[in-house]
Amino acid sequence: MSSNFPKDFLWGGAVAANQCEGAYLEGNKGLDISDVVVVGADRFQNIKLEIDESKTYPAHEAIDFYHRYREDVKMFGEMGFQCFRTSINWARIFPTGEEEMPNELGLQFYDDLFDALLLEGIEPIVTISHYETPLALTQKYNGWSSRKLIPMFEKYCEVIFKRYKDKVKYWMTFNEINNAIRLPFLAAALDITGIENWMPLAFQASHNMFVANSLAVKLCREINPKAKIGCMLSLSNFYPATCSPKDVFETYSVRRRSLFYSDVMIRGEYPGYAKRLMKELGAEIEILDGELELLKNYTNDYLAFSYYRTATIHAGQEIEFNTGGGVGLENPYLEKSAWGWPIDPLGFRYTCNELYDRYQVPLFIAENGLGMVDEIGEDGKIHDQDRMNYLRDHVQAMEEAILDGCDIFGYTWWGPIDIVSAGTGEMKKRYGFIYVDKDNEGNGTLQRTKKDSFDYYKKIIETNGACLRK
Ligand code: BGP
Repeated sequence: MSSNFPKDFLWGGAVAANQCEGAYLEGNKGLDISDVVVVGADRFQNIKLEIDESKTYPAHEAIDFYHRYREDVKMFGEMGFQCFRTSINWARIFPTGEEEMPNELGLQFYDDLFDALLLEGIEPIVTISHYETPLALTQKYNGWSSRKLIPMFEKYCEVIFKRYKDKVKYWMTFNEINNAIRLPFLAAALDITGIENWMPLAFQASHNMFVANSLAVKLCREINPKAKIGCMLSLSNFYPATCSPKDVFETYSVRRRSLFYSDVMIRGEYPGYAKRLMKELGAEIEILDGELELLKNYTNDYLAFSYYRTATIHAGQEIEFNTGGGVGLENPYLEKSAWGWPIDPLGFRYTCNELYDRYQVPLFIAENGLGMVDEIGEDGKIHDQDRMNYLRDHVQAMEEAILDGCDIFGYTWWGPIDIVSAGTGEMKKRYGFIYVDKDNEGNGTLQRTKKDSFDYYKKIIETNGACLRK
C-alpha cells in the first residue's frame, strides 16, 4: 500500500498542560488563568481572579497527567505517535511571571516529560503559552493589554529555549492567538469584566503578543537555529448562508479577522483591512519605534492551526464564538456533534488549501478532533465508531489537500487521552482514544482504558495513512 503522505509526516496527539496535568500548586507552581475558571458553559462570564473554595475547578486535578505521564506516554508510544504536542505551563516556570529566577522544579518536570517522550521515539512539539498566563499578570497588569508582559515572556522563552535546546525542535508561541478578540481571557489573559468596549484593549493585547511572538522567533533562531517556531491560530472556517453578495462579503470579512493574525505573523505586516477595522472599532493602538521592523524581520517558520468545524453566517449577524470557532446558523448539509459542532471534513480540505494558497509556508494541523459522550458497552469496552468516522473522514480530507499541493508536515489529534474541556470544563466531552475514569463531578479512579479508536489510529499511523485510501 503506498501512501500519499510525506514519508516523514508527523502523526500524534495534542493537549494543553492546564487541561491534563492537574497538580495545580505542586512543584512551586503559581496560579495560572485557567486555575480560576469554574465548570460550565458560561465559565467565561463573571470571572473572579481568585479561588472560591465553594466552587469546582477542573484544572486543579484534571487527569493528573503530572503524576501519571509515564503510563500515558507509553500508551502514546504503543499507538506509534511520532510527535506529541503539549504546552509548558508558564506558571510552573515563573509562578507569578516576575521572578528573578525560574522555578527549577517546574523546569525539571518538563525535562522528565520530554525525556519520557524521546525514549518512546516521540518528538515533543511545545506550545509556549496555551491559556496559562500566570494569574498575577492579569491581576496586576490586565494581561497582554500591558506591554510589561513582553520582556517577561521574552525571559521565559529564553529560559526554555536554552534548557530544552537538545530536546525540542518544534515550538509554537501562543495557542489560538486570534482568540484574543473572541475569548480574551483565555487567549490574552484579559479581564474584560465591566468594560463596555473592550475591543481596543484586545487589539492592543494582540499587538503586544505579535511583538512577543517576533522576539520569541528572534531568540529561537539565536539559541537553536535548527529549531522551527510556528504561530498557532484557531481556523475553523465560515460559509456564507446564501449567495447574496452581502453574505459573501461579510463572511470574507469575518474570516479576515482571523487571517489578520497570520498575515502579521507570516507575512510580517499589518494588512490594510486590519487598519481600517481597528479604526472602525475605535482601537488606536500604540506601536513603538522599531516594532514594525521587528514584525517584518522575524516571521514564523510555519502556520499551525486548529480545525474543528465550519459555521454558516449571514450579513449583520452577531457572531458568538466558543473554543471550536464561530457559532453559526443550521447548515442542512452537515451533521453535528453532541455539542452542536457541525462535522465538515471537506471544510478541512478547503481550509488547508485556503491557507496554503495564501501563505505558501508549511502547515501543521495542531488540533482536530471530536468531543463526544462515550458509553461503556456491555462487554466493558468503548466502541467509539463516531470518533473513528470523524478521524477517517478528516484524515482523508487532509490527504486530498496534500494531493492538491498543500505542504502539511504533521497532524495532532486533539485530546488523544480524555482531558478537561477548555470550553465547558467538563470531563464528559471526551476526545480521547484512551478513556479516563473521571466524571463531571470529579469522581472516578482516573484509570486509563483503550477505546476502539486506539487501534484504529495506530493502524493509520503504521501505514502512514495508506490504510484509509479510497
Ligand atoms: C481549542 C483549544 C483547546 C481545546 C479545543 C477543544 O480552542 O485550543 O484547548 O480544548 O479547542 O475545545 P473544547 O475543549 O471546548 O471542546
